[in-house]
Amino acid sequence: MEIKTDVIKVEDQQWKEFTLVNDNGMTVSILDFGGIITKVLAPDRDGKLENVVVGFENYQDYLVNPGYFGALIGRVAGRIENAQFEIDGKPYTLPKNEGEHHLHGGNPGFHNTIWTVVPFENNEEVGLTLTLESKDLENGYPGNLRMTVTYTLNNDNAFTITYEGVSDHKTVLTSTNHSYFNLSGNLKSDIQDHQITLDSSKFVELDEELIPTGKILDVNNTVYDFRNGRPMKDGVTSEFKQNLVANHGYDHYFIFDHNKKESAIVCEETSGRQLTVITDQPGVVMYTSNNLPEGLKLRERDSVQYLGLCLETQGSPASIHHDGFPSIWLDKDEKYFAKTTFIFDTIE
Ligand code: FUC
Repeated sequence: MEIKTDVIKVEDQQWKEFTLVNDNGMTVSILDFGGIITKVLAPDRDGKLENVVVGFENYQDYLVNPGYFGALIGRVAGRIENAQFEIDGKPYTLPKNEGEHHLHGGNPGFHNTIWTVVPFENNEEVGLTLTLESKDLENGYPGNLRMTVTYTLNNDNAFTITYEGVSDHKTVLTSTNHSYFNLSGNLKSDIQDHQITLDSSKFVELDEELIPTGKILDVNNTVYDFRNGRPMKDGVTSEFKQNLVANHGYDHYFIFDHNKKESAIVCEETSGRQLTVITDQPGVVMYTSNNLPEGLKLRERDSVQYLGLCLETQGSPASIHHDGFPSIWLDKDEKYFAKTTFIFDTIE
């Protein structure tokens, strides 16, 4: 195992890109800017290493990055309705960066801040520790927050992200990583034929602005029932209102049953690649690139709709305004901890 380091010059900034390499040759490349995962080389059923995430050809495009490719997201991943909340009767107002609402932590957020990165290696894994201090009322969020994110890669082709945070004031926090997976290898095809299994019997209903209505729906008899596996394209062709509000696909929070060890399994038949997700988080936003802008210059090709699958394991921002949703409240001095492992292997 080893860690390689490259210096990347982008306009007046100097970034570092770290590449974690395991004994199988699997690699994960990560920038200190936004903690962005730029490239993941994983083997197909014949052992051929190819890239399985969406990333830009030119690093400078990460400065804008409208789709948040590969980035850490925070303080709150997802949408905060009307960009406001109250703590003990005191109102807090956040920047409105999507209509009337607040999306993915605001700007600058975790996704476009340069993190302090320390590489490490032990007998089991290679990894990076990323830290960031977010000041009280930065983007309107209360509390000085200290965040630590750890990325590790081991020889079982397991890539783990651990998130830790502590704030000196009661606040809201739910971070995630916004990688777009595509197991075909080097973006050969879109993800409509990816077969997805989710350990989830409930999902969160959205309104036309993708804001949770406050209702939790049962997946029974809908194309949201991924318990026994289903191709992503079922959501593209469906006339079900929830798929239509998401622009013909999925952009929904699924609540895990946590009946199984594996919360999500994604398979791509042609390459034989399989991605297994194991997490301690209460749910996942599954976003299928329904609104991915076309024509972005990516490493292997130009972007098209449905090119990547985001599995954003996290709590639900709807918990700020509604009871009964997986909470993102964090008390003063309480330790925030979240862990998600992505395992890359193959099927026959
Ligand atoms: C996901 C979605 C959003 C948005 C963003 C880039 O998290 O929930 O709708 O398009 O990614």
